[in-house]
Amino acid sequence: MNEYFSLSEEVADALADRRPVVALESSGVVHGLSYPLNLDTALDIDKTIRAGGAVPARTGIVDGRFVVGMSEEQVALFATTPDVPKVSTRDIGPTLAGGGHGGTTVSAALIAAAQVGIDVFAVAGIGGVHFGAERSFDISADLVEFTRHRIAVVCAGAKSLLNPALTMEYLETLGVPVVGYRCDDFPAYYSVSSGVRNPRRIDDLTELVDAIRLHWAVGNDGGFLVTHPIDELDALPADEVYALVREVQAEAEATGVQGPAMTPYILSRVSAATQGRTAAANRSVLLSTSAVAAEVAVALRERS
Ligand code: PSU
Ligand code: MN
Repeated sequence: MNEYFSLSEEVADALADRRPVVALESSGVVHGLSYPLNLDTALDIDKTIRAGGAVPARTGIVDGRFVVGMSEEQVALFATTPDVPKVSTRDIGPTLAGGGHGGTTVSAALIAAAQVGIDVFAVAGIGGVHFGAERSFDISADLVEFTRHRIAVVCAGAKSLLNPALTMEYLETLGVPVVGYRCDDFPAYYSVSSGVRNPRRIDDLTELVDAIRLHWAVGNDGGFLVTHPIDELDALPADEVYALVREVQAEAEATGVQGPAMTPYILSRVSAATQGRTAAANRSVLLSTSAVAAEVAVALRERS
């Protein structure tokens, strides 16, 4: 086990016994929902994963230690400290050396998960190719990280502020499989469909984990994306969300917002503009992706 990671007892025991574990990010706790909904939701995600028979392992940098399996106190600290910085792949070393805190993005969380031997990860929406990327070059490090680790990533597609067609193209270029679990369309986080189709759909859980296992068994080192949409009852219409994202992004560009600040900025503005409807959707999709991730983690252990 890598000495630079500090594992909770629960996660360490589960990994030692080869029981199913689901890794999680923590930048969503800091920059996603507002307090106390962010804390409640994080704790409910953990409950959902446990109820599904797996152990939750939230990752984050706390006082210069890379933690896998954050305690309730640590999650509460992140949920009430909005200036905990967002940490992507490139930020890990400097954040550890500086001794501070860091909320992991998907990219940073995958590194921690891979180093300690976790092979399933849950997140509501991955990072991807931003609208206007042909000018801004803004493509999330999440996508690159998917090529580096044997981790199944369960998500409801890409965040709504991303261009779903370009994100799908980029995933194809990188050789990352995308399979819809019981859904045809690549979801769009708050919305059931992004308007883009998943290249494959699989309805049977055993077949799904076999697809994941076999992708790795033949020598692929990269990740595997499993998509599952938000519950229809909690979803927002995709047209409405995309129109709002266009407006907010234009405003962000005009005021000079760029780089890592873009994702949290757009998500919080969209949330404000929909009077909390996105907050409810966000919570719903966080819980549904966590439930599917637990199922996948359990089935993957049974088959391997
Ligand atoms: N949720 C938020 N804000 C964020 C993120 C999630 O409310 O910043 C993180 C996710 O962890 C995702 C990352 O991995 O944003 C993508 O950011 P970027 O587009 O800068 O790569
Ligand atoms: Mn970016």
